[in-house]
Amino acid sequence: MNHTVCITLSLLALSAASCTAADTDPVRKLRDRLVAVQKSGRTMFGHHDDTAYGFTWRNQPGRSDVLEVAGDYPAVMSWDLGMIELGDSVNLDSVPFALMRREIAAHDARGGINTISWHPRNPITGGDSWDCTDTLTVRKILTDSVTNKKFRSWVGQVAGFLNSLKSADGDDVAVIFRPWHEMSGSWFWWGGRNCSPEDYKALWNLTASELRTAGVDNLLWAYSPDRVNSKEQYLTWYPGDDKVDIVGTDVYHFNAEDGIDEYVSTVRRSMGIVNEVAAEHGKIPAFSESGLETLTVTDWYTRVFLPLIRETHPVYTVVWRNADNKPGHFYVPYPGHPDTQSFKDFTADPAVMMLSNLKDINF
Ligand code: BMA
Repeated sequence: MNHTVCITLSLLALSAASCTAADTDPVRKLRDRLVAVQKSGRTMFGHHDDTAYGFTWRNQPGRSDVLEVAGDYPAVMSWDLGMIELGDSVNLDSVPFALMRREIAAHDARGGINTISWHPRNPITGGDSWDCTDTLTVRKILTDSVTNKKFRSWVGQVAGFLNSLKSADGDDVAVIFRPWHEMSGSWFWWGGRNCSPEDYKALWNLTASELRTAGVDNLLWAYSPDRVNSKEQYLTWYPGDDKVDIVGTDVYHFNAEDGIDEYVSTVRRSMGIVNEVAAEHGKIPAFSESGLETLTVTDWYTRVFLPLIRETHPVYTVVWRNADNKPGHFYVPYPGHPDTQSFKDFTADPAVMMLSNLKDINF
């Protein structure tokens, strides 16, 4: 073999190797898919706990209110790890972690994308995420050795779950991880008045370093404040470009018809800021949570939500859960609901991507 041929072959081998590495790294692949959707200008639709339960059912693998109404699974499924920190076998909404693990792998295998949030208990009071009676909770996690140890063991439980996400072939399943959300509001012990921005960032960093130490490497990280008024406010708790992949916002519609104007202007403002931050920091923009509980506005999906999605084109959006045991706590019309047509039209709109639309994207 002459020298030139040898060099050419080595270069080919090298580029094949780096190609293979790029193609098989699940996190890189997930990022590439999100960027491809971003380039398309379309928005993936997502639903929390989609296949875990619906308005009238629970524990029927593969079943989905979205599928039954719209004929397709959502492109994105959202899950929550709250209670895993205590070693419980079911989460705060009674979803068995074993089922969650299976459903995440199943959605990944069918080409869907998964995002995971975490509503942990309060490590000081023993209350839930909404227990803000001790406004020094984060401070104590950072400074008190007993609380710090306890908290690190909690993150260890999260790590155990994230490390257990595997495909049928044993490959890592990459997911979006969205911890410490809605910190611009003061309803969680890690948010707003309950925690300084410096302590918030330290909490984020501690979580990231503990997960890394535990070998977790299958995550894209999502930062998602609730509604904000300015870019400065949005970035108040931002842990840094090296710690975040996706920037989002959680904005819900309250107060039925009377709340439409407020919802529309708040989404425009908050998503406008998200899109600006995403462009300036090279991040992926998302509308990380939204919805109208009980769907008290007729045609909400086509009349209110769709125009906002078309205008602000987040890469994905997630509406919250269809609870089977909390009356009126649903965000997607279930089979038999009087307003299913609006949801069907929304999911069929070219701006919106359901699971089967993901094949239109050239990854
Ligand atoms: C909230 C409600 C609660 C639930 C929590 C975590 O918005 O849906 O009922 O426990 O999210 O999913």
